Amino acid sequence: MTKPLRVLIANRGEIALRIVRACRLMGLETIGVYSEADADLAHLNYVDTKLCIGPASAAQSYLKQERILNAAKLCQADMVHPGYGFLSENPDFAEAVERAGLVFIGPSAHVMRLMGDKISAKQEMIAAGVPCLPGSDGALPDSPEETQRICDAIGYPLIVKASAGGGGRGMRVVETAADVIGSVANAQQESLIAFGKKDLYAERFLKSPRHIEIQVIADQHGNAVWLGARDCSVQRRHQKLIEEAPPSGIPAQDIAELGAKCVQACKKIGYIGVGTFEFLYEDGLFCFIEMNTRLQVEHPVTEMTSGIDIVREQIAVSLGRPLSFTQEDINCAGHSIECRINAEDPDTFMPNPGKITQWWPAGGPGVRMDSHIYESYVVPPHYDSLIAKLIVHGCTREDAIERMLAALDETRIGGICTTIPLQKRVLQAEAFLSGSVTVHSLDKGLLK
Ligand code: MV4
Repeated sequence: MTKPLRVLIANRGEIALRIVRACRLMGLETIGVYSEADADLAHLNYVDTKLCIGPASAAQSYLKQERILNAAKLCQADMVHPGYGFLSENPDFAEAVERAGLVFIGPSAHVMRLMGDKISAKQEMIAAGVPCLPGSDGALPDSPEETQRICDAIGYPLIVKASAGGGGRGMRVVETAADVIGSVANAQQESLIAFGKKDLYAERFLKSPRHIEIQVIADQHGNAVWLGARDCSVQRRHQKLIEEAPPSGIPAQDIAELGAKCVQACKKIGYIGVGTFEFLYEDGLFCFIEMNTRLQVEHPVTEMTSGIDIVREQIAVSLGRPLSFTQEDINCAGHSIECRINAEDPDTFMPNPGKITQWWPAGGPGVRMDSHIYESYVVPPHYDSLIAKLIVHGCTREDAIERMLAALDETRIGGICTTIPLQKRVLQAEAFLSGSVTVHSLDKGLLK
């Protein structure tokens, strides 16, 4: 009998519970770390060992590398799962975990750095044959005259983005040639303050794109596969509200060609683990914007369509196991939708933490609720307001929408406001039903 391996879960909430579920399935032991505000988290009932790592503030707990590494040592962890958010895309943390002799459940620090820098990520994608928007070749130069020339060559409108940014932070749209110098100077200043790095790049601006992403997974033996695409266009201020797989109205052949290019890119950059390639889609063309090197919130819609347990496979490849399937084995079927249920006012999006007085999760065929909440649980004010993910699967998009509406209706959450009323409206909006949602539809009020 060999001792089971122990996974430290450096996260909280629904994703910590999701990771515990995968670990138990795999016969792995778990260590739960939590802040002083989180002693009552549901997953802590199922871990083998738990340890408080600091005060409520994430900066003093979930984001404190030394505290997590100390906990790992104290509890004899073999592996660290970072979940999403917090330290999940911090290459210095990945490196520190490996230096401590533990396995970081994620890609190498080197690849995280390469993709974390948006300029080098885009250059790698161009080299790998992944479609990108025309733009500056690397960072904009210091010379204003040269910058003006480069931008004039790209054409207007264009967008300048901070190389250290991402997820919508540090971007500026430039409408005309006359605005280049001022906008670039402001964006550089902002980037320097926000990220400590002023590098910017410029590319053509797409006015009404959809957000489409490709899920990939790669093992340590040179195997990489794509698991389908997701449409995450229903967003408000870069916060996704509804995701679905597959994207509606895009030819499966086009998505398959893109998926194959993402796999090619994984092999080229030496990617290992789960990852997501983000694209803008407009007028039938995909343009790479960013790569996420973590497990994503919306991974369940891909699990529902592909039938693959993405978290289990993610841990398996980190253990050095080969993928248990090939590209030919993957047969995506049906349609899946996820609603991110946030403890927020559905109209103002103001966080709305507090005590849950009633909790009835929806159920039935094709319905999945990933949530850590329970009756009497108090949603703390210190963290992200995601309290549940409701995921449905149906034969067709229409089926899935119907199931989601019924499941949202069945779900009862008392004591706090949630985004459910808004999601019900969006799912019945003409623009959503017809599949014509762009990343701006919700902010423009077109989904009522
Ligand atoms: C863009 C764009 C239009 N053209 N890039 C925002 C998040 C970041 N990942 C990239 N973003 C955008 N990049 C070009 N060349 C529009 C957006 C954008 C957006 C993208 C995806 C989802 C929501 C968005 C909301 C506003 C703008």
